[in-house]
Amino acid sequence: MATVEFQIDGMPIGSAGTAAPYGTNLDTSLYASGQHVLRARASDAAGDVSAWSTALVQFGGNATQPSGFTRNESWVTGLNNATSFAQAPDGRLLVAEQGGALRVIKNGALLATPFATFVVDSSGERGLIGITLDPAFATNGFVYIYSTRTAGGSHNRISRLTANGDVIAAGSELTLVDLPNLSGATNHNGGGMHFGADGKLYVGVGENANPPQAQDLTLPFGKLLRFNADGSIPNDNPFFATQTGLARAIWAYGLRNPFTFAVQPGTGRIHINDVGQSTWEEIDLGAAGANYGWPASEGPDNVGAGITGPLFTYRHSDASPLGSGSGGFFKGFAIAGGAFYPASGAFPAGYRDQYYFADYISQFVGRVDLANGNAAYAFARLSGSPVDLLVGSDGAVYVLTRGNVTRISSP
Ligand SMILES: [Ca+2]
Repeated sequence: MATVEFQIDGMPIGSAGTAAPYGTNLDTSLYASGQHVLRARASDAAGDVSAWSTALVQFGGNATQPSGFTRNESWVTGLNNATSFAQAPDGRLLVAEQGGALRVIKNGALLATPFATFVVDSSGERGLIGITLDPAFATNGFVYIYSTRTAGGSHNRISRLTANGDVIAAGSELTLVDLPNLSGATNHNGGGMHFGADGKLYVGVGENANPPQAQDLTLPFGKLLRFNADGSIPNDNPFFATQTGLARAIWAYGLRNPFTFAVQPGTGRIHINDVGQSTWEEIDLGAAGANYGWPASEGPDNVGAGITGPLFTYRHSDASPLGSGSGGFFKGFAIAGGAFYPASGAFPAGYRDQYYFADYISQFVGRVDLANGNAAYAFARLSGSPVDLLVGSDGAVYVLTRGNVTRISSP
């Protein structure tokens, strides 16, 4: 053996050791508290290189973000039960508040006048709970929202608005899709919305607290739906030929409450965050026609024939022994918010081209290293409860909590 290389979270630690005992030093205070991954590999004089040997570790302390990063939890304050946000190409953020107001953040300031205010049913988890912008927003001004409306019985609606500057063009709301009426259960509404790389509108819909509905291919509940931008249903959807009506919009199923998901710019890769019930939170790799297993399967449990298991999953309780099994040292209760950091951007190498996700209850941001076997690393801790997350056009990560927007930047 001639040298040993060491890594933390996929990045080199110091220079390769060239003499026994091949140790290295690491200042753990430079990293957010929580899980990290150490790797080592050896080379011999002939240049043969071993495979990486990997160890999951947990750093204590109270570092809330990595050294060299700035976490500004009061970047914007004063939001009222925020649920979801989206960024326009000009940098403005549109923020949905559960009670029905759509707010605008412009140049880092929350505008007093809402973009629009809707009369919604905001009981439980209902309300104005989803927003996305048209890929051609800069020219057409189209804004898509997901909200619970009461006419004819409470149900979730996908509608399109047109912007006129910082407010809605009067009278421009156009209903695209009315989902079926909800039961008395006010939870598990979903609400995530994004355009795919294929130009289609993807919408996450929860199972309305009725788990068997997630497997029922005649119903849109517990699904990821796929629409044309005008709300019509593409005829290349996986169940278009075998279903009728709204069920033709089903793109993937077996989901419990996918209230956030993300589309990777360029590739169109989709990660679906599905909130678990008793044991696991999960990130699923989107695929047309896939069944993610709920309710028979949660996280890595009971992934039987025909079920697509999660890409990454973490527990609601400490593993025994601590750090063992799927998820390692990660622990949380409601995955909430995900975004792909692009391969280029303001973040340093080792923090790019990864998938960032947050947990509403445990108030952390983690990242999944797509190039290193989907290993997961702690990134930040928050004092608010995250509901959504995006990578801004300035290369910062923005985390929406119920009342604030936290900006995490480098430096
Ligand atoms: Ca699952």
